[in-house]
Amino acid sequence: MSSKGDPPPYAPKKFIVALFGKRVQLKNAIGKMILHSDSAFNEVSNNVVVETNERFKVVNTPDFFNDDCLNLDQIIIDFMAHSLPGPDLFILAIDSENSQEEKVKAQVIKLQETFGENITAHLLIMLQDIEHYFSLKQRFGNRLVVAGEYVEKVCLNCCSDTPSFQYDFRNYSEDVVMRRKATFEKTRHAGHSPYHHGREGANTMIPSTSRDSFAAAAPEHHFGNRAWGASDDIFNIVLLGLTGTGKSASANTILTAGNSNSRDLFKSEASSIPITTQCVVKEVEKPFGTRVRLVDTPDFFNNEVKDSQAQVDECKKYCQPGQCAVLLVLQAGRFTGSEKEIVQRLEDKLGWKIRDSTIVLLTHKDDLKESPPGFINAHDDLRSIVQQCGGRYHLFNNNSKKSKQVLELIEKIPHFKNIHSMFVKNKDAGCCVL
Ligand SMILES: Nc1nc2c(ncn2[C@@H]2O[C@H](COP(=O)(O)OP(=O)(O)OP(=O)(O)O)[C@@H](O)[C@H]2O)c(=O)[nH]1
Ligand SMILES: [Mg+2]
Repeated sequence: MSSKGDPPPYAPKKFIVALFGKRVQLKNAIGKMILHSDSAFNEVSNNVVVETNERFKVVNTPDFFNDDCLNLDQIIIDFMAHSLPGPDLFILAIDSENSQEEKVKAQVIKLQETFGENITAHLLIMLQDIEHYFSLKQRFGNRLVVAGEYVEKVCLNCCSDTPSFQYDFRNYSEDVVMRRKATFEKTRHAGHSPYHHGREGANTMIPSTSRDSFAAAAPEHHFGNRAWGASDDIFNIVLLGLTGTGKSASANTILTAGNSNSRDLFKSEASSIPITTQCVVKEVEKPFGTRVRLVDTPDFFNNEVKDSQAQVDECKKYCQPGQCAVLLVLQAGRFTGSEKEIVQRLEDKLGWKIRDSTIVLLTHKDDLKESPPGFINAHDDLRSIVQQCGGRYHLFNNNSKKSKQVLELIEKIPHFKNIHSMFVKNKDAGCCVL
């Protein structure tokens, strides 16, 4: 028998996502992203808050990891009542101040103790930023993701991949939880909710730029490093290198491959001073068969680039592990040795091992007298850079209009073949690999 508030019988299953964590602003921001709604989760509440859209019901909890939490049992019972028969996904939101391994572990254990160990198969640990990602990755493997605009997609994949978690009522009586559920239903149908400030049943699906919902919920700019990476099927290709090596010209070669009419090009000129002084992003689809962002950058090590740290920060938004390919641009005929430590220096700036996602792109192929392997082998420093990047290199003649050189480059891009399966379902873990 269906009551007034139930969805119609043909409606697809609404996935239940539970949000835990210490910092309410972070949980609210993640909730907004999942629901794709700037108007959801705008309050700082000490109670369980529920908001929904057509796809998800998000049950947001106050911090119950805190030993001072007075009404812990009531919060847990309310949470269970709102998420019966059990959430499809538990997200543990980890803010920057609580991202030490021991602290994360303690929170996971508390969740396991409260709801049972089976929770692990339904758990995603979502970091506010990338800073502790690699140290925690070893411990938590593919349970670990960094919050970003792709959160909704990740949730969808995780939820559809695994059967819902079911409460075993080991610690809390099923009877009590069911009675609480009945109370919520009564008050909801009566048009008010005494205990939670959410708008269960309201359709909060509004078109919005959900990127901004992070910023809106975090005026302290805690999300400066958030990834603008693989949203749906957008992949980032980031061009890095020293001044005048041909970064912008190479970006134009990619941009115009298969689209020779493109007039909106990156600025590229012969010059002894930097031409590109800020990160510039353009979207392209044609040669890739999927949407790709090309990110042209200035030379981070050139003193004439003003406030290069701000440009590094901007670049980091697009340059995140697993969500981008890096083209390290070097001018083939002008390898001076100042590039010698470039891979390590860029990694120091960007904060992760870009070498695993990097192809060395040698420009000025038209000037080369020798064959490429011979040329690379003849230059120890260059050979070393190529080796650091897993032996991946490619040559461009940016004066050539032939798109073949671009198609051959695409073939070499690490992860590129996986772009469409960026959020691959990991059958063993029953969750997502990012
Ligand atoms: N002949 C030849 N010229 C090239 C090639 N690639 C780039 N150039 C030229 O090299 C000059 C510098 O290229 P840019 O793409 O502006 O270099 P950049 O790395 O973006 O430089 P900044 O923006 O200053 O950091 C331009 O005059 C390009 O036309 C190439 O493959 N062959
Ligand atoms: Mg440039």
